[in-house]
Amino acid sequence: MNTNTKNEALIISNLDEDQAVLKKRFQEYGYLYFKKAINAQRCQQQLDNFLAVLSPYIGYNPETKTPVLTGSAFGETDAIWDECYPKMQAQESFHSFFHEPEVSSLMQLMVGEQVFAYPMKMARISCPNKLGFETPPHQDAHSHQSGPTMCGIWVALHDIKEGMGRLKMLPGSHKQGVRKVLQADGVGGVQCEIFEHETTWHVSDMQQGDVIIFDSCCIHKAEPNTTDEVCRMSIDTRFCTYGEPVFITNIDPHHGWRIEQLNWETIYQGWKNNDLQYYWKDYPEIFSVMKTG
Ligand SMILES: O=C(O)CCC(=O)C(=O)O
Repeated sequence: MNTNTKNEALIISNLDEDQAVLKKRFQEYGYLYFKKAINAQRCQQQLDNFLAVLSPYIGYNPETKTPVLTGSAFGETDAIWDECYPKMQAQESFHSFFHEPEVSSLMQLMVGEQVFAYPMKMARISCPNKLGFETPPHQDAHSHQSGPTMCGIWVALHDIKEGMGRLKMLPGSHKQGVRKVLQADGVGGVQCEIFEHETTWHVSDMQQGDVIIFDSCCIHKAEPNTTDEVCRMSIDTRFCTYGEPVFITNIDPHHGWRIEQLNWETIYQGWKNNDLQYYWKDYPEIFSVMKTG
């Protein structure tokens, strides 16, 4: 892998741009970046909801308006994560976030009117002092066994500056299909091949409510969190054109495969509404035999 890399700013897209222009940009770079596309108050509400169940491990600094580590650093699969994550996953406000009109209309831009939001919703916490465990470079097409229209949507729950574990994209990397992977530390556990000429990454400081939408083959990774105390928090999921085949693991809760009490029955226990519960049960194309290659 080439270690001689450089960063350029994420290319900013605007919601009032012509859809054909957005699509062309998406085809060229593999992602679209929208500033403040989601209401900041809605993001703050979700952040507050998460923080309520992350105490005493993560608190909030009202001056910097960032989550801060108040206990030991942890990553996905560590004991603190396993204790807190089911409580985060149980929040109705977290799951409904991705079904609200602001998010749905962003998704529709890329896959058309009929959107299917994957049931698996992800929350990310990048703690300081966990160097080497940040999200490695990968393609979601591999981890989600996706079809051609699957895209990712990633939302910043607070302002994320350099050093806090920003998400970075490898522009144009979606054009050569799904790549070979090797085992790696960090979220997802694999990293994909990066070609010698791919040396320029796109990354920017982000504001609360900023969104990146990316092609399932667009390589992305997280920068290390080198701060003393800030925990970077974001949420993401996948979506596709309604009716496209969806691999069966995507209808389970994130980490449900390894945390026993993390299943839909438990998640739904405290919900006020049931319209989003098992909303995929009549989805026509859920497949369970892995594609090879
Ligand atoms: O936020 C992160 O660190 C990982 C996000 C990611 O890989 C994704 O949304 O696919």
